[in-house]
Amino acid sequence: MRIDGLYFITDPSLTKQGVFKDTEQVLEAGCRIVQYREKQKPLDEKIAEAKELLALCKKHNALFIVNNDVEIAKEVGAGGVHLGQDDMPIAEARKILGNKVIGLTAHNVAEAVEAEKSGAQYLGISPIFHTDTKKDAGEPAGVKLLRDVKEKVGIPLVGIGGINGQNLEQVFEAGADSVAIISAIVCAENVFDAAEKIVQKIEGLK
Ligand code: TZP
Repeated sequence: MRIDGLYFITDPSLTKQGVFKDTEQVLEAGCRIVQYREKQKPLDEKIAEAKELLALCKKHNALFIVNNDVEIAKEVGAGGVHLGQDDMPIAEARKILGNKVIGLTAHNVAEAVEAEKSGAQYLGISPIFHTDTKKDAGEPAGVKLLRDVKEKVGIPLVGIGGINGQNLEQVFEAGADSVAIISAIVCAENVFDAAEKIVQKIEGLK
């Protein structure tokens, strides 16, 4: 499964129509990677939601990734997991998930190099621009960080943080293979239209 194009992340607090509708519309618009990001709900609800989203992704041949939680990813049979620097180490996650996709967030070149060595299959490079969506995202690194990481690692890079239809071109130009987006899609007037415009814009860059 290739990590490229639009990488959509669900958000239960910003969504206007619910994470299922958002995901369905984003998939219909052509997105092929979806991450389930849910930090509040009890475990059984998270598992139920993840199962439902996985089924939607399967219908569209899309990769379904669970944020942070290896056990949920394993339980529902997700395509992979996305880990932060403080989550389970990759080696441990690998033992549980076998050959499923494991991605890791990196905030600098050292973390990126280390993540590739540990067996991460892609990197979330974060945050590229200012974002209000993740309060503890830290200072924007700018697209320079993507350029610097690209020089040192070979696995796919996913830019994240404040990315939208207006600024995504510079993110790809700097070396990203994919862009992870929340607010520019789920806060849009029309989620399908916003996602479709972004998918088409990315297609146009190839
Ligand atoms: N991790 C780093 S920035 C971020 C996450 C989950 C939020 C991205 O959301 P937005 O709205 O696309 O800036």
